[in-house]
Amino acid sequence: MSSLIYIINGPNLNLLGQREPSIYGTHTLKDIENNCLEIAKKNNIKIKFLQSNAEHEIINWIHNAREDASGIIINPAAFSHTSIAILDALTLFEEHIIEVHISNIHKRESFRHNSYVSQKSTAVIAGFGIDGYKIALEKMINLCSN
Ligand code: CA2
Repeated sequence: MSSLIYIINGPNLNLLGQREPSIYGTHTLKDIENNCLEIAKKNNIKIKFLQSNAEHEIINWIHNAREDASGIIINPAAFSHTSIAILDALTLFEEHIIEVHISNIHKRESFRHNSYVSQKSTAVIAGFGIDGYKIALEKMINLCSN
C-alpha cells in the first residue's frame, strides 16, 4: 500500500492568487495542488489536498488522518496564530507534521509571529512562496520512508 499524505489548507487560501500578489504571489491553490500531485505521482504516493474556512472541519480532517495518513502538511493560515483546538488535534496525531507558510510570518506583523501549530511540527517552512509546499512534500516523503 502506498503512503497517504494529507495537505490541509486553512481559511481564505481558496482565494489565493486573487489579492496581495506582493505577499502571496499570483498562483492559485489549484496550482499548488497540481504541483503536489506531480510530486506524488513521481514518488508513487497518494495525497489528500484539502482546504476549509471552518476550524471544525480542519479538526475533523486531522482526526481522520489518524486512521489513514503517514503525515500531515498543514498551512493553517490565520488559525496558526489563534487555534489551540487545531494544536490539540495535531497533538493526537502521532506521525510527522510539516507546517507551511507561503510568506515569512516572522517578517510581518507581530501577531503573525507565534504559531501554535509549530509546537507540534517536525519542521516549519515559511517564506519560499508556493514552493514551500513542494519542499514540504519532498521532505515528508523522505521522512515517511525512513
Ligand atoms: O503565509 C501564509 O501562508 C499564511 O499562512 C497565509 C495566511 C496568513 O493569515 C498567515 O499569517 C500566513 C492568510 C491566507 C490568506 O490567503 C489569501 C487569499 C487571497 C489572496 C491573498 C491571500
